[in-house]
Amino acid sequence: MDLKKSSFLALIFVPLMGFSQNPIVQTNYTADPSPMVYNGKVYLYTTHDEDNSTWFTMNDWKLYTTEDMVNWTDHGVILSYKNFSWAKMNAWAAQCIERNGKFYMYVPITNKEGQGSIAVAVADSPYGPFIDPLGKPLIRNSNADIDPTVFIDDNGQAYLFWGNPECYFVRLNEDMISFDGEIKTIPNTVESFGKRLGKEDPKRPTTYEEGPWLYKRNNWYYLFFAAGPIPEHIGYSMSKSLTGTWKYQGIVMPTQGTSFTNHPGVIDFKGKTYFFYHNGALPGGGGFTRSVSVEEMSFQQDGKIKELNMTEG
Ligand code: FUB
Repeated sequence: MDLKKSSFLALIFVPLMGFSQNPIVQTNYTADPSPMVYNGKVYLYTTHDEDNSTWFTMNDWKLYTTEDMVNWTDHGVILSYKNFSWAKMNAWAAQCIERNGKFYMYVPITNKEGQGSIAVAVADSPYGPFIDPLGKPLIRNSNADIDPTVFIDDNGQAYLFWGNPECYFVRLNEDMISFDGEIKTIPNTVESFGKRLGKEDPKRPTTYEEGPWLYKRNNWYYLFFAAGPIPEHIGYSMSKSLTGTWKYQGIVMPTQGTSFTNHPGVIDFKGKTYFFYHNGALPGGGGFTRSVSVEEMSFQQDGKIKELNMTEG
């Protein structure tokens, strides 16, 4: 397909519904949406599947912005694994957050020894340039260390959650480039994450798979996550405290489309809540050539979420 031509159309196309055309990005294959609201704008950081990939061939992170959820601007690549001197490959699912005028991008990357790890890069602007302040990973060196999500609570305490096949978390210090105390694990129980259906796997007793995302609304914390068995769906748990106890609530988006992974990103923007995800909806799309899309999310009175389906166009 002529991706360039079709993306040009997407970037100038204003749908009658007053809402983004899905997939949002039609110029590249993008995945693992990580939206950030800052100064009246949505900054959508994504990963980037290389064309014709037959595995997760991902070298850099991209940025798209909008002020109206309709018209998007492509800012291109804003960070690559090559910006980390110790990294070998795998620019996987990331998240950016602002604190005191600085922007912190948490990224999983594989180091030169072939081990997974989580790094942080810092910038003075949401567009970068992002610099590696540590010269080494922030978190461990293990292949379980992927998919970081960061959250600053109302009292200023920041947390990093991440992991596959379990969900780990740690308190970040105010400098956002170091952490405080021990890395903990959310109990991988049916109460926290729901019972996994399908073939039994002692390593994966619950639906939790990867891709956590934190969100707060009406004094409830929400933990969205990519859920198994594969092909993934999106599930969620709720808690009155970020450190738990988390209680599984059900499915946000059932398995759909041609990507065997999915990945949540949720924000409030101009009075609405938006749920970002990925699928294989572009021509040539699939599990390693994915596309970021968005749906409006709504809540019941008790805070539970109305199930969402993928849309196109
Ligand atoms: O994009 C690479 C990996 O696939 C991510 O880290 C997972 O969340 C899944 O989307």
